[in-house]
Amino acid sequence: MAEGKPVTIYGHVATIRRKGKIAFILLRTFEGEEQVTIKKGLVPEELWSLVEELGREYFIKVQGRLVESKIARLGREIIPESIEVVSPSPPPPIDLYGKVEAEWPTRLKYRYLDIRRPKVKAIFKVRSTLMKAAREFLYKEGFVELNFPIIIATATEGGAELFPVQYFDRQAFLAQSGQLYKQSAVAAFGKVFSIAPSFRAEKSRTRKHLTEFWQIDVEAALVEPKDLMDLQFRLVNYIVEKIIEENEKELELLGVKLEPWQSYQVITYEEALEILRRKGFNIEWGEDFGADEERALVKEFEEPFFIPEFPKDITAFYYMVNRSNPKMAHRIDFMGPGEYGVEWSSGGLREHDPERLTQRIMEAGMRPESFSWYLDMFKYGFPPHGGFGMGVERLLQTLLKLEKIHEAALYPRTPDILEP
Ligand code: AMO
Repeated sequence: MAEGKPVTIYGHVATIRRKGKIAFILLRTFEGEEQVTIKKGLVPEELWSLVEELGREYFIKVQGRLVESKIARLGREIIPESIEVVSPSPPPPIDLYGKVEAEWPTRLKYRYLDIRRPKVKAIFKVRSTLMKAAREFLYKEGFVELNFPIIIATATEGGAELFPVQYFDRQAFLAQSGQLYKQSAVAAFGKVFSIAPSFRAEKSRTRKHLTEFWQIDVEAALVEPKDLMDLQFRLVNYIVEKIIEENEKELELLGVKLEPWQSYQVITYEEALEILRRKGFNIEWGEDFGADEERALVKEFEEPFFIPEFPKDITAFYYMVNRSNPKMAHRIDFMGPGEYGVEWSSGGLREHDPERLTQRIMEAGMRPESFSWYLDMFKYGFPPHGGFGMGVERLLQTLLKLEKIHEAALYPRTPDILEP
């Protein structure tokens, strides 16, 4: 048996099929799959009897020859010369290769096995490309990557949603975003970003909420709303192009066809209200969109779209109020379109006048003293600036058409899920 390329391959036994004197092992390697074909009589007797002992999820080492095959599904097969059990496995509690997928709670319970499934692996390979592409794009655009604290002293995105942490004899919190810190850094670096986890103690049990998620947090000096919209649109399209380039196999496995978008749309808050009212929602001027409203709205669009201003009272304190229309603030939401669309990011222009900021903090029912360093920094020649925070899992959810955001997190955290 001199034919074929000699190979040594490690992998998990995905499936074993035996047909009389021939056995096929589908081996799941770290990179993909290989078929091992064993013919009784053509391999040493002890190898044939070892095959009888193997079970699913055994981690094995196969040495043999890789030969091309017209009949094998993969177009090639491995004819083994030896097989070694590196690490055995009891029968796995979920069928990783079954035609019918296990229910989500069972998948979650055994998530460490679930993530071995090729379809689940595909999601995270795409996520890996997304992260790499986001970084690559922002570096190319001249942004400096920084890391902001995760243990913080004050709320940035609303007081009720903080996870408290015992910090020696003080109370601290897990960061809801890098908001205050990225703003501080913009005065030094001009263009900054951070990709970091964010924590929200929201009891939201929806298809788009996690209590721990990742944000691509971006901030730049001297930007106009149009710059922020263009930048985000190009960022998303860059990510899409990279995924198409690097994840052809994964997209095929997931049954997803991706294409960069030709353009984006911009609709006013009022136009969004009109669309919703036409669809039967009873929503007043001044209200924010809830999960149902958002879902109905994004379904109306085939291209990503921005809503570039919101009523001041539904924006966080750091958004700049529109000087010529003070009922509105420069909060810019970026919405992913279609059936799997969600809000991808929030951002906008920031208030850098310390007095106006103090006023906004008080209006939000918070104490300016809690923000003293933040308020002080704006006294020292602070450049006008703006930015956005884009949710990694949300973007992935739309791109990969995931029913719920939980599937975009390796180990999702929700009010009900803390383990594994
Ligand atoms: P915001 O709170 O809108 O804004 O968050 C920014 C983006 O993060 C994602 N996101 C979430 N993803 C999953 N689960 C959640 N619970 C969740 N909450 C938010 C969304 C959202 O658009 N500091 C501002 C950003 C800025 O102005 O720069 C902020 O955090 O994709």
